[in-house]
Amino acid sequence: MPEEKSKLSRRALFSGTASGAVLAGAVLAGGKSLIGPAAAQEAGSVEVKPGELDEYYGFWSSGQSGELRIYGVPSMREFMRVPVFNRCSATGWGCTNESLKILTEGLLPETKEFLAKRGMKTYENGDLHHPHMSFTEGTYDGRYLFMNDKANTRVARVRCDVMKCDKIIEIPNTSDIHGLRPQKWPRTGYVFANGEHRIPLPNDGTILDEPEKYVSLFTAIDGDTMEIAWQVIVDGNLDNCDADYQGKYAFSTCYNSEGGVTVAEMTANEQDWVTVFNIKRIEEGIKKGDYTEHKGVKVLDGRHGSPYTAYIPVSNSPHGCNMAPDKKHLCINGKLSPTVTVIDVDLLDKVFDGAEPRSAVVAEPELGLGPLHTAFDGKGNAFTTLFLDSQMAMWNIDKAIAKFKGEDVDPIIQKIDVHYQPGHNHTTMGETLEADGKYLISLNKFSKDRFLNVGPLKPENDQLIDISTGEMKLVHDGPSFAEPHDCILVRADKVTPASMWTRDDPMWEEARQRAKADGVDLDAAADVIRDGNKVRVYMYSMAPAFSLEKFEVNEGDEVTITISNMDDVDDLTHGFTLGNHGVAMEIGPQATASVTFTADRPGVHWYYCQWFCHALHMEMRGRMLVKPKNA
Ligand code: K7E
Ligand code: CUA
Repeated sequence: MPEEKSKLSRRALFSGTASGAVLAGAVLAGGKSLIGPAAAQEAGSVEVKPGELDEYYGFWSSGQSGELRIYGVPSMREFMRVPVFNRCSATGWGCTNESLKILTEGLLPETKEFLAKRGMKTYENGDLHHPHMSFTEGTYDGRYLFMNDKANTRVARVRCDVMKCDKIIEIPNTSDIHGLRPQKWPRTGYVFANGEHRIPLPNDGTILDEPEKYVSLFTAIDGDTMEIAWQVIVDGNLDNCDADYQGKYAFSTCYNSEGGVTVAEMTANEQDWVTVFNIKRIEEGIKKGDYTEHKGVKVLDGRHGSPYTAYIPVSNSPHGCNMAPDKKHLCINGKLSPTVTVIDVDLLDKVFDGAEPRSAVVAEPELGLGPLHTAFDGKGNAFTTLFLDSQMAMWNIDKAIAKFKGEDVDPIIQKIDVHYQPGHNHTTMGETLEADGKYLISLNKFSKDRFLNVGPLKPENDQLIDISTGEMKLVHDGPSFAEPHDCILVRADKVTPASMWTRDDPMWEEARQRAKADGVDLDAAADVIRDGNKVRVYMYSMAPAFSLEKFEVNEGDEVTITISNMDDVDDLTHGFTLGNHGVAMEIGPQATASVTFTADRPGVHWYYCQWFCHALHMEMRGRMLVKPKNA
């Protein structure tokens, strides 16, 4: 954009008039502007008409809600919620055998034991911060989405063909996975995951007040097998991470170089650092056997002085870690410092050969208070959220570098108010080589007065900003429930989910084996197999009926109900809810789902389809008779 215009808008902003207009102009409902053309021009507007499709998929985290959400951008319509670390009432995630397998098989043995003592099979909460898609050659490939659970130290994978979670693993030896990014080049490859909170290794209860014995671990997971490839012990803790476009380095911010355990201790130093991981050297170290094994994982020592890492000092408590699509510039967001530190990744080879670590820093623009995360338009510009200022700053990377060299230039192009206190931001395709600079999302932690008051707990505010013209125009406010931390915006053609399951999907392999052993054809089942006090009930559903309208079991039987949805009609999902048993599940078209429970309530219990599927949906039901023990 022309320099003059940017100066004008900045001056206008500081005088308060432009921000006022932005506020007034942001009165939108359902993506449709309700304001006059003059104000609309100032604020910008975007409309996706009824029946029109969005240009982008938005994959949203949900923080402490524990699920993944799918949005349309620019309409900001929420399409789907994909349960991952949470328990889902609608789909039966956490209730069905298929989901419980995924939720339990990747847990450590001691976690299973710990949960069993509490009468639990798995954790029922999670804290999902960072969803990222798998890459091939620097751009999204539509295979998988990976995401972290900060609450219970797990990493999950969602299959993009059906948009369901198919793997969850617990990460050993470290605590609270926060930053998560896939390898961008040549492909994913590794999924990098940061252990945030430092703990003793091993964490066996013998150490509390010797924090010098606490460590954080950086974990590389094989994205294809979801097995842990290696871990690296670091100094300090690990916050956010990213990877380069050469396949050579991964990076993490560290906000606690002090190794402290209290706020005062953690913020004592003037500087913390960025930890750079040398992937090739780490792989060679593994080959040479330069590791110790902890809980079956190869763990390298990457603390100061090791060949595997470099520590680049930056201002106290950095947070976001964002690799620019120019393949060259890594942006480290200051949080407590008003700066973003720009590292030229082409200079990192020299750092690993002994050059002074700060020699890789090529810019450090001062942007405002509380820089948390940076996004890119693919045209040389960056957008940084300013948490404390409640603003989005747009700045030019080359100008920031020129200024660092001493030239008298202002890298800041424009600032706009966002509402309020933004955390992550993201641009369309912005973390890939195909960054297209069309839209920017600001995920704001507070909405305050932006929506009708719903009580003390208020929604967050996800704001859409049009950046296609080279300046930022706020175009939509979107309330969201607790609490999107991060999102990615993926061009719609990158993702091609199926409309129907295929009957041989691996998701219900165990049900298939069970049916085979029982001599039952899943596709045409109406069978009750008794095996001691185990009863296996097989049926299929076809609108508007289940193939079994009743079955009988005895009090105390362990009952497994397996249902296949034989409708092959787009969007025709059935459900199975068993009254007064806490049992419900989704059965998608051409899917099989199963659930196991103990029948200890004598009586007639209706089961019904809970997914509205047919004019006779209410009639789609049947009875389970539980015969009392002493009858
Ligand atoms: Cu900044 Cu968990 Cu990505 Cu939240 S983190 S904002
Ligand atoms: Cu089947 Cu409702």
